[in-house]
Amino acid sequence: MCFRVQSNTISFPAAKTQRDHYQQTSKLLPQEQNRAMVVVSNPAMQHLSPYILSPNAGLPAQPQIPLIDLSQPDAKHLIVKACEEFGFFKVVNHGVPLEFISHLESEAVSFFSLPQTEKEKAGPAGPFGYGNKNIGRNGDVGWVEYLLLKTDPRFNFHKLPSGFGKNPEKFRSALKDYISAVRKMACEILELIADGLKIQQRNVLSKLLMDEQSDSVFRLNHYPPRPELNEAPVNGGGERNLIGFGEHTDPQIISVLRSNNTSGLQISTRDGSWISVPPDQTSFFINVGDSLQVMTNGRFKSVKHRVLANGSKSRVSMIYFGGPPLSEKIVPLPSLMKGKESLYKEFTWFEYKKSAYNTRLSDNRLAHFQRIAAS
Ligand SMILES: O=C(O)CCC(=O)C(=O)O
Repeated sequence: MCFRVQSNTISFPAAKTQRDHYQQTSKLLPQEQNRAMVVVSNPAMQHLSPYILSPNAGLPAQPQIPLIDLSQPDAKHLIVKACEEFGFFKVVNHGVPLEFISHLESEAVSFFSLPQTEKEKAGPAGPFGYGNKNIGRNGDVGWVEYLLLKTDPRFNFHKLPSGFGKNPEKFRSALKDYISAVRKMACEILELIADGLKIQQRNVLSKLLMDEQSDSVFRLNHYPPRPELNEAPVNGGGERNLIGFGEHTDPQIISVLRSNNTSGLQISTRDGSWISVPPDQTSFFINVGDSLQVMTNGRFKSVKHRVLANGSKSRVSMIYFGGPPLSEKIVPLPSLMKGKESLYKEFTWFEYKKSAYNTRLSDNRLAHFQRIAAS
């Protein structure tokens, strides 16, 4: 199959960082901007909400995605609350330069626009490299093509086709800038989590991502538009919900997801219902991974998520998966235990990863590592 990438216009305002952009576009009063808050995803609309007739009027309200402003003093408590309630939140004022995001997105779009035969020179993904529709090695398929890369620049690109963006050096440098800025932000979030959990050693989690041996990976996904979806009947048309990326939790500690402005991402809430995540190309979305669930002894829950294919627009997403070194023991942090029993058997990241690779996307991978007597 040959996917054609729509030319995405990536235009950000003059703002250099999302922090500037958010402040420029926010309609909140200055005193409101100073409040740290978990708010609905469109804060500027909040004051209008009593006057907007919701299409879901009469139905139970859909939970709103927590929004964390990293520049606010209360962010640590709000992050902990979001990790407990959703395992997921959106971050603004993140400090990642917008040009890093747009450079990498243009490089990704150039790659996915190459002829199929060229892209396949970077595959098959095993697990690293170019993959098309097949996800992992256990039969999962989705309406997606992707590049899975190590975050360590020394290991990347050996398989990438020479035509890669015509200038592989440009792509390499865009990846390096983006990954190092996003890793820094992920570490800042992990340190806020440690603070919010009152753990003395602030870097207890972030040091695992900063470690030279950190087993972190990076993924670029492209979901081509699927026009037939617009034509399928609303009821009885299973095609309308064509899976781009099947439901799963991320096995690592934390994932940082950024996409263009095409919808498709959904998360599962604690009651098992799916909610759509409105896209926002200048913000990041954070997923709690299985390892962080274990390290908090189940206080945080990894978030189940999936992507549905879009009828008319390409979705391009980039995800940094922050993982520990392979030899790291994934166990609850001692300062959170205070005489409590661990809910999980002891395992290393290597053991968990190996076991995860042998499962289907939607399997509950942590089930094998739970203690039977867990309450
Ligand atoms: O593309 C997305 O928005 C999410 C993809 C994802 O969950 C993954 O690559 O693990």
